[in-house]
Amino acid sequence: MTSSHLSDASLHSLPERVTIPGYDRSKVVPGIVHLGVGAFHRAHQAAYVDDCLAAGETGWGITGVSLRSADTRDALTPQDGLYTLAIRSSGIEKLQVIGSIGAMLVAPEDPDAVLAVLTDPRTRIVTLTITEKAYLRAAGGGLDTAHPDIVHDLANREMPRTAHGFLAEALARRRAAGTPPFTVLCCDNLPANGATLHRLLTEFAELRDARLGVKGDAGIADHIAHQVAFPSSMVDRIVPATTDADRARIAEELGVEDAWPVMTEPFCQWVVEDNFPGGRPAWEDFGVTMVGDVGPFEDMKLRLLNGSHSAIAYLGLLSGHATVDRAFADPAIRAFVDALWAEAIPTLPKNAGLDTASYTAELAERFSNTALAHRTAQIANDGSQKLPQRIVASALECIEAGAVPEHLTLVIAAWIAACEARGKTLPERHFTDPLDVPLAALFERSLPTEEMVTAVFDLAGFTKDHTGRQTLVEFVATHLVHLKQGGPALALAALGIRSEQS
Ligand code: CS2
Repeated sequence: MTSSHLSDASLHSLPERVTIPGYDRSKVVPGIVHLGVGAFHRAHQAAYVDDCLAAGETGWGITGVSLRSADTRDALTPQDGLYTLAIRSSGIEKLQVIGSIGAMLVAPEDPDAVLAVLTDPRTRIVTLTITEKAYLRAAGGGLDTAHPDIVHDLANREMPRTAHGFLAEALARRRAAGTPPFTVLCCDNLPANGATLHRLLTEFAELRDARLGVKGDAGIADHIAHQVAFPSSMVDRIVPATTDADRARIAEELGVEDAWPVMTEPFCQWVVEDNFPGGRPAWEDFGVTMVGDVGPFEDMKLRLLNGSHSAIAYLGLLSGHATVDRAFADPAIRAFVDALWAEAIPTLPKNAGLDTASYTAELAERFSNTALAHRTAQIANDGSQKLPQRIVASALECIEAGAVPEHLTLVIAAWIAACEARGKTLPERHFTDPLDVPLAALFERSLPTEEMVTAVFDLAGFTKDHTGRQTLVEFVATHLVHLKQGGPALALAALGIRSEQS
């Protein structure tokens, strides 16, 4: 049994094999506000910033903001913001205590405090990992102006709930005070993520200006559209959810409790567009790739890593595999992923210097990491928000190029089948999706398959008016019939992939 918890005071009593922050945390001043302090942020951006602080930078401490739940703040504040990052590969675990997060705030409890740090002139960068669904995109890709939180934030500018509401209000206050804007660095898995957030936030700000009856220079939309930088970035690190067994093992290793250690893999990548008018840490010295255009890297990551992750998640769930490494060790799923990559690779930008062969070889190794136990149900969450950029975009480009997206479309069918299987062959809320309520109502109607798939496409906004849409619907419907009649084995056999049991 351990008697105390991780904190500044207990840092120096940790075993030698645990790396601790090699810098004086009391000298670090906040320079970055991060929205969405989940495990991903703590394994990724916070670890890069920790390296910068260890090398002597002092102006880039992180203030972490949770937009919804108090859980992370409740776990980390008693620990002075410290937590353990457990970097795991088969047989080896490296433990590193990260010290880059100073204060933590919970937006619904104290929106004023969040606006105060966002308007603090020392804050020069705002990073975000709020997940795809928190950008509140409508089915067509624009802002979901009917969303209750957007409606709320337009009516309550000083008490926002959404990232859009906080960013717009803070940028307006900074401008009024003569403080230069911060740079907004989106780190979510969206295509052209900086440009996408820029567009959504400008749309939000236009509605805000209209409500206030201001136009042009007098409004904030113009300022956001022209004066604020939104570099895009590609982030990559696999971060399985922490389990109670992980907590117990880490406490044993540290000799003190850590309420929320974060599990991750050795691989870590961050490619960032170099557009930071207010300054930035010297990230390039710590493994970050600073580029002019992140687009090709983003597309490669979304379509090859995330696309195959979703495939492994839904086919894995339907085949009874609880973790990625187990699903990927299933020869039929492995063969399918190879074929999926072969279909998606020709849709990636040519002449951008992408080495897809080494990239997929490395992915295969990462997916085989048995120490991670990355749950297929975790990746299965929010499919309606993820599949457009992971699968649908490549499938449409495949059709445009005269190719046949027969593997890509199976991922969409497997998503629909896995959603329908909840409460039947899969536990009721094994994973969730923002469209769960309308999807359940649709499944109740027992429509003919093609009609049902069309309705799912409408709900999720998969390709509104693309000429390839009907082709996609037909492929998905055929796969779905196979999945329902004979599970993944039959659907894969129809693609020429034999499963062990078939
Ligand atoms: C995963 C990602 O949960 C998911 O949808 O595909 O979180 C993935 O692990 C990361 O993007 C890896 O960088």
